[in-house]
Amino acid sequence: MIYTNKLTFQNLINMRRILVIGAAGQIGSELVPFLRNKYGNDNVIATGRKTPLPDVIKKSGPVIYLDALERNTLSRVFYEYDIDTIFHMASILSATGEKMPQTAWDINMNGLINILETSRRYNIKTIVWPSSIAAFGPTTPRENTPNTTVLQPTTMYGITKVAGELLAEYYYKKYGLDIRSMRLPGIISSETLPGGGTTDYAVEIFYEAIKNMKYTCFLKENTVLPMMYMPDCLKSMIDLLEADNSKLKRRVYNITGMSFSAGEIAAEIKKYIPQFEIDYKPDFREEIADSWPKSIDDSLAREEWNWNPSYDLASMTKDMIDILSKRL
Ligand code: AKB
Repeated sequence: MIYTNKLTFQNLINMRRILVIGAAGQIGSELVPFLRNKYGNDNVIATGRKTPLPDVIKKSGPVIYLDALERNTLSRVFYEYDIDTIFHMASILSATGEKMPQTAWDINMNGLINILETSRRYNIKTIVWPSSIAAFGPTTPRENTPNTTVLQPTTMYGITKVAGELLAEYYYKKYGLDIRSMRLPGIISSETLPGGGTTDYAVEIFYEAIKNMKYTCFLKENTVLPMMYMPDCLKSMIDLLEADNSKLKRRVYNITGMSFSAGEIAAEIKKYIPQFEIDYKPDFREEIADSWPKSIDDSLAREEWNWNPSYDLASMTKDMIDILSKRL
C-alpha cells in the first residue's frame, strides 16, 4: 500500500528510512505521526509487540510486528525495509522495573544490545535512544544536575539506562555507530497515557482533575522533579537526530523543560478548575523520586545542538487543559 503526504523539497533532501521500535507507547505513539509528517508516511515504519497501535498510526503508514529480543527478526526487517535510522523507544519504566527487575533488565538491555549489534552490521546511519533522569541516583547533586556527574542509580531501570549510555559511547568509539541519546525527564502528554513510571502522576492528575475534580497523588506534595511537555520532547528527538555530528562532543545529553512539585502543578490546575482537590498518599515511588534530581543543567545540549524548549509549567498546563477538556 502507498501512503501519501505532501513533502517539501527540504524533506526530500533529508530523506531517511526510519524504524520506530515501541510505537505504541506514550512517546512512540506521537513520535510516529510527527516523523511521518516530516519524512514521509512510507518512510516511517512503526513497530509494536504487545500493545495495539493507535488507528492513526495503522492508517497512515507501514506497521509491522517486531520483537527486538529476536536478533534474526531485526536483521530481516532492516534488510527488507532498507532501514537507515532507528528510534528505539521500547522500555520498561522505573516503577514497573522495581516490581519486575529481571524483566526490566531483559527488555531494556537485551533489546538495546540486539539493536546495536544488528545496526553495526547493516550500516545504520543513526540511532536515537532515550536515556532518562533515572540514570542519576541519590549520590548525584540534585540541583541543576550537570551532564557529567556521579551515575549511581538505585533502580533497575536506572541501572539499565547507565549501562545503555556506556554501550552508546562504546559502540560509537569501537564501531563508529552513530547513536545519540537524551536523558528525558518526566514527559507530560495528552494522547497516550504513560505506564509504569514514577513521573506518571503529572499526566494522571490532568485526567482526574477534568473527569472527577480530585486526585490522590502517589508522591508527596513538595517532591520536585524535572519534566517536559510532549511537543518539546518530539522536537528534541528530531533536533538531536539532525544535529551536525561534528558539533557533538558526547553521545548523551541532559535536557529539561521545567521543574515543579506535585503541589505546584495542582495549584496551576486549580487556576482552571477551582473545585479541584488533591491529597497525597506517597507509596514506593516516593523513594524513587527522592533519588532523582530536582532540576537539570542542560547547557551542553543548548550549546552543541541548540536545544531550546518552548513550554513551562503555565503554558503546558493551559494546553493540556484545553486539549483534554475538549476530549474528555
Ligand atoms: C519514569 O518515571 O520512570 C520515566 C522516566 C523519568 O524515565 N518517566
